[in-house]
Amino acid sequence: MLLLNHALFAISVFVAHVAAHGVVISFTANGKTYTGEPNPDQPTGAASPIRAVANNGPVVDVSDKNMACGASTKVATMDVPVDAGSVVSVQWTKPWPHQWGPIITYLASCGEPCSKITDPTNLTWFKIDQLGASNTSDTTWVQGTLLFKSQPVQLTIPDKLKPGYYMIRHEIIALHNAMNKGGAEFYPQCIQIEVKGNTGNLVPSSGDMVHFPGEYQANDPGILVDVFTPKSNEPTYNVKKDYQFPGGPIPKLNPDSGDAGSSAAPSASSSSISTTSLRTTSSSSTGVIPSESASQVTATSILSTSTAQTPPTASVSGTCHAKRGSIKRRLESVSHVCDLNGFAG
Ligand SMILES: [Cu+2]
Repeated sequence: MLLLNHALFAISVFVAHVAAHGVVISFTANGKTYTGEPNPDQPTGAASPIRAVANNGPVVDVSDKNMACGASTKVATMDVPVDAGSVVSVQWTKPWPHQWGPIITYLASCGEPCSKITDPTNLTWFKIDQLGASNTSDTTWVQGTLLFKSQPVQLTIPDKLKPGYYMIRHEIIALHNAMNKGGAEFYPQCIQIEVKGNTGNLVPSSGDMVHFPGEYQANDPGILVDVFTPKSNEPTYNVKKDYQFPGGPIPKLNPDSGDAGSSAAPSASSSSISTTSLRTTSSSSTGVIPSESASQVTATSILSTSTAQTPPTASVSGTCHAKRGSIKRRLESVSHVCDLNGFAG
């Protein structure tokens, strides 16, 4: 009997791990909650602003077109109203099964209802939010303290943003295997909104716009990273101090200067970009900003053309990392089961 119990436990660990991962199950904005497709295997086709994905697994190749909005993402039918400056919330599968890694959110202007955008890889995005360390400790992640406990992620839509249709690209990166190249798990998912209340004329600079795929590289310091090994002189990995978010800093928005005049804004924003070393824009993403979006942003393209970026070397090596990783993975699988059992009562 004991043996049988062990066998069943082993099977349940396996099943839980396969069934783990997750999707955005609901989105709340302006006091309304919209449901997505909580079970990609059995889509209901219900009206939603949340773009459904084909499965709940991660994207692992940073050059995969699914980096834009998730696995074989489908156009959603609704473009839902959201006030600029308001807090929206995103609920992932309960409980979210992973505990290490950031949660990053971008916006892109669709130029028309986002429900008309069939290929999100053409969109140009700007970052509006990034969450790393939890509020309670510099060594734990929001992903582990909030999502792992079935809580939603709360985000603020930029105050005084220029009105219009925007796609939200909301992304969890799970880093439990990220000590090996290609081990980071990306869970991007997109939500279609119309920013129409409390708006202003703020827009990102063209130099702050990024593409997916394109913006992330497999060896970015926030993607190829061992989050279980402390940096020197620290007892544990310090998320707040040690983690470098991929995709650059959150850019400052500036008044839309239109086509002419108003020279103040662009230079101010360019200085805030060029001084940061976090920016890892690659040659593949420094190319052309589609004219559609270029006309909406404030002049002065300052896309970095630097090709001299040195990839981090030496941060990952050998067997001790792999071993550590597999131990962690096993622990994580077990904790899935504990949690799932807990939720099943
Ligand atoms: Cu997973």
